[in-house]
Amino acid sequence: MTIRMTAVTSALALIALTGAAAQAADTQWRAELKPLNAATAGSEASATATLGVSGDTLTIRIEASGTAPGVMHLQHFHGFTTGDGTSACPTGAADTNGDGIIDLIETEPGAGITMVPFHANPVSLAIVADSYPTAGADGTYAYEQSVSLAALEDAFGDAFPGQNLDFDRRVIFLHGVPADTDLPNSVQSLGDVPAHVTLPIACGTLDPAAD
Ligand SMILES: [Cu+2]
Repeated sequence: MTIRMTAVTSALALIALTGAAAQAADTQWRAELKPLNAATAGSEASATATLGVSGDTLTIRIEASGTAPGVMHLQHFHGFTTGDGTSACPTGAADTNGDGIIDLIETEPGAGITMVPFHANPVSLAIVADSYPTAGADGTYAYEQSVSLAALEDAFGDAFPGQNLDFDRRVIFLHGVPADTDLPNSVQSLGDVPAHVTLPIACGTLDPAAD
């Protein structure tokens, strides 16, 4: 009797798993990124980002425009490393030192920290890298990268214990203005990385998408 019950339970579990897998096959998140620091950047950067999951494959696509031509643009999702808070894109109120510029460090109270980089190897979680996309002469670029979702989840869990990817709690930032941009010394950056590299130029919240 016990054996039969187990068999029935297993069959039900299998059905449930199959259903979950079918549902996950078309899961997609989208973010519409709006400009930040446009006066400093000299152009209004915007982008559409999608994260699509099919089986174990996560495909990240970002199409950007209005970004500084010939400049490599760091791009990541940012989030909170503790708790279950939802990140928000900064408003003018984030400029706590009043220099007229929302720098990377000033985005942290509302958006959290840099988590997953969108360059040639997102699973590495290496923030400093030279394989982020570079905008063409027209200020646009298109980025596409596919990774193993399981591998990214593993790396993410190691880097941020207790956190899951939870895309719908995260925001995507684009960064980077030309090296000759006149930035005041009050503009903060990450470690030794020059401020013009990490200056946020666009942000958008990730939300579940229908298609
Ligand atoms: Cu970032």
